[in-house]
Amino acid sequence: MFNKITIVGAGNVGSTLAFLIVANKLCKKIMLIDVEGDLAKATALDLEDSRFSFGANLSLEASSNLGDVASSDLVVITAGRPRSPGMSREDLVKINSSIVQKVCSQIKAKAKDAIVIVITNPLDIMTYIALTTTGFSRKRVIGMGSSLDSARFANLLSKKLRVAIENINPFVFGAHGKNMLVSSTSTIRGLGLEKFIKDREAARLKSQTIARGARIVSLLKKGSARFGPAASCLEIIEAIGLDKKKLTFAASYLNGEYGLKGVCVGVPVIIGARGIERIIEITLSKREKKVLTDAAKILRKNINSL
Ligand code: 2OP
Repeated sequence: MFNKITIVGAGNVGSTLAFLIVANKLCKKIMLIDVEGDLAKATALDLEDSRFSFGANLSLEASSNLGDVASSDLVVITAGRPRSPGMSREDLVKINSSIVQKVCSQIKAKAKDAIVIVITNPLDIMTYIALTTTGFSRKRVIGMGSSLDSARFANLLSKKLRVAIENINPFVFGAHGKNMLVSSTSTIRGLGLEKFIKDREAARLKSQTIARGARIVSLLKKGSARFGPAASCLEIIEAIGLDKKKLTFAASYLNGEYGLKGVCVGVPVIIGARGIERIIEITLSKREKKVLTDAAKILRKNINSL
């Protein structure tokens, strides 16, 4: 059980995540911070009204002051501009990096033992900014992107194959963007995908997975996905809070794993009470290795341009 979870950014993802945390009673206090103080306040009041139905004895506070991250065990950063139709996640790099930097300076000063989960896009780059700004161990800076991409592939496979969603073991990682790696390691309860689906059809589902976020953005016209991102973040929070040692996917700083260094990108990880407790290296095909290496090159180029 966490004492204090702070969510910075009370927009679509932040408020949906807070609701899930209340429903699952994962902490004693939720602090919602948003530069629009009234938005945070209104959301906190509304969430308080759901406590009775869930029997959730936790408190909710709202603030427009980033300093109120103080003493958090966990800080989730969702603050930043979302994509508009036609925009790539990378188009947000300049504006959102300055926001993430401001938040992380406060975390460094006032919540120095916190675990940080980054949701703000472009996810992999913002995770790198959070890591370098806080100076925290890489275990404690986690980017939520690949768990969502994996969940999206699992959903599409489950629908197409008419197989229970819990039987799908998706392996989707790499960049949270066009250079996503939908790995052939994905299985249906340990059985290879080729037993269930033709290559051509699998390739179609892979492309749909990569385009899923943009498809939602273009249909919404304003804002981006909320339920999928919030649920995938909850999965990570539960793995930390319950020390699950769960194999999932998240952006982590790599220090030689997969032959890459100095970049944050999605990889299979074990998540427990201390955050990213292990990075799992799986064998990649030559083509997959190239996708991951190319993704890292582009990410590094973007980081250097800041
Ligand atoms: C998505 O893929 C918002 O990046 C997020 O929907």
